[in-house]
Amino acid sequence: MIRRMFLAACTASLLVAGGTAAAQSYRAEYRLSTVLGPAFAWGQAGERWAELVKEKTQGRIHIKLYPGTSLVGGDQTREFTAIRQGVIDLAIGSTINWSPQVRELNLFSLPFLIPDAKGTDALTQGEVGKDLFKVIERHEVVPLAWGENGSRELSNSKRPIRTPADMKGMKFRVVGSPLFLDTFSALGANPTQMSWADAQPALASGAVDGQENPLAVFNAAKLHNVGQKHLTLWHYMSDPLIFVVNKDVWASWSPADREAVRQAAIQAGRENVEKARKGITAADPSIIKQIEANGVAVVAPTAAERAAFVAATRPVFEKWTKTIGTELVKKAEAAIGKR
Ligand code: X2X
Repeated sequence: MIRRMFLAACTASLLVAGGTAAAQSYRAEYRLSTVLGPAFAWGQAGERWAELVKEKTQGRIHIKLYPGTSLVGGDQTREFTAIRQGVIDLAIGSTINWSPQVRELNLFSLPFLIPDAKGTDALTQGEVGKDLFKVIERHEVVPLAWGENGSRELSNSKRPIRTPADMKGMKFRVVGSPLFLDTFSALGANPTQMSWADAQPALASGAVDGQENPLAVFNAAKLHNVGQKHLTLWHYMSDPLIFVVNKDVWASWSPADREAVRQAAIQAGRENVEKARKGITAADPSIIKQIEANGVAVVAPTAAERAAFVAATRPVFEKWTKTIGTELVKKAEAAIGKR
């Protein structure tokens, strides 16, 4: 009897010790990386995730936002590697910036694959989204939820662009993956890869003539002030955001706290997608109107004009399909077809 009581007491103290050890292994701060800061929906999603996590874990998990991909010196294409290495604890990252390491994420950048927001949802909210989360898990990063940067439109300082011929010889800043070099070269333009931090001075100095980004980003970054006077609504691709956590950090949290972080990501992601899509539709063109009010000429190519962009970039689509995986691209096309 005494022996049994002694054993029970030992077990209880071990449990307490275990609990304390787990609590002590929580760090005072977890670093969350984003490219854009709180002036943009992307950075706001970071703040919101942190706020919801604090609430749902009763303050046990404190997340601090590091915008400007500052934990990797602004080099957004190194963000994914830094998450794997534990330099970054959590991130909300664009599929574009992670696609140099996760080749399947180039899917979203295939020129003219995604025609509209429903097309994005058909991928992220369906089988393709699940497949891509499995791919990210194979890279030893924990994916939790989808957000959105948005449909990327083309701007420049020189002239209205309606067809590939209008882009001939024009210098464009492009992002992340080499796929973009191929796409812009196929269109007859002269692409240069650089980070977002470098893009704005390059536009201001005229080192490059144009760039591509979602309208909400164009507007919040005030790209009209750096000479971007022409905008083409060509809807050539859309980049989702993915909420992730470093796998060791994830493993260090209790199951209940992990679930809280996941639910917070799902909620912040849902709110982020809604915000990213505001003001850029026929029903609510408020952001487009603001951009026009700032002196930017907005061009919407006709179906025939758009078809010329699609045709010119088709070889790039086919080349990159092999890199991404033919099965995955076929699945994506089928899901978009049924949207
Ligand atoms: O660099 C960009 O253009 C941006 C901010 O949209 C991304 O990080 C993909």
